[in-house]
Amino acid sequence: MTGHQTLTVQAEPYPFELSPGSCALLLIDMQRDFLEPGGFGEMLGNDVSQLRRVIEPNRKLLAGWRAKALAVMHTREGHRPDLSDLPPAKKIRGRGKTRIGDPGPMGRILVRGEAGHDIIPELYPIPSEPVIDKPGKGAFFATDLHAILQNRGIKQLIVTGVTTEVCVNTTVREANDRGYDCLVPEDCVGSYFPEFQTMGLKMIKAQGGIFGWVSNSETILAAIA
Ligand code: C5J
Repeated sequence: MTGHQTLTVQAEPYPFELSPGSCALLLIDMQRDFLEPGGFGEMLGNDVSQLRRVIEPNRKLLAGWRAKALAVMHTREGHRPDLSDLPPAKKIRGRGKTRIGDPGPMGRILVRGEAGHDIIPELYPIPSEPVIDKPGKGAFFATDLHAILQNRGIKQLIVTGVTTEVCVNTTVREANDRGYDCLVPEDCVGSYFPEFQTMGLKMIKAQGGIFGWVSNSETILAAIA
């Protein structure tokens, strides 16, 4: 495989024409507080096993992508320690007792630099992989992701991570509006809620791929092998 080849990846609603040299693997919010037992996600009553099942497929896809020296980027949802980039509406949403910035099981919740905010060790970025710190759900809002992608000539994204219906869906929609083609491997995205997993993927591929394509990691790995 060379960087200039176009490879056909079986996907829904129809095959995805993958150009590996201009495609980045974008891992969304694979953070300890969302995925690890004892983290903030579990503290809220969520079943983290629903998210942890995506770690191994992501690990394999990341290894395959890195082995071909293709572009990889990671995101983390979180805020400045002084919370100056936290909209008051986001802080009070949910009326929960524990809020963003409060002490949590792995440091201050969703605050940059805290242990729970960091990426899980299984998928830890290597120095050549940009990490995008985002204050919102979408990876393009208030970040330099679009500039980094443009500077690297990226036109397609393989979007993985958590959660399917929130940060993955929002990012795919934002990317689609900016002209990127997005492919989502269904085994590499996860939701705490099985019904949202199903519908989150359906929303992407419905109406002729209104926001993008859906495939799986084995099919993508076979295509780039
Ligand atoms: C993400 C969230 N990463 N569910 N955040 O989806 O609040």
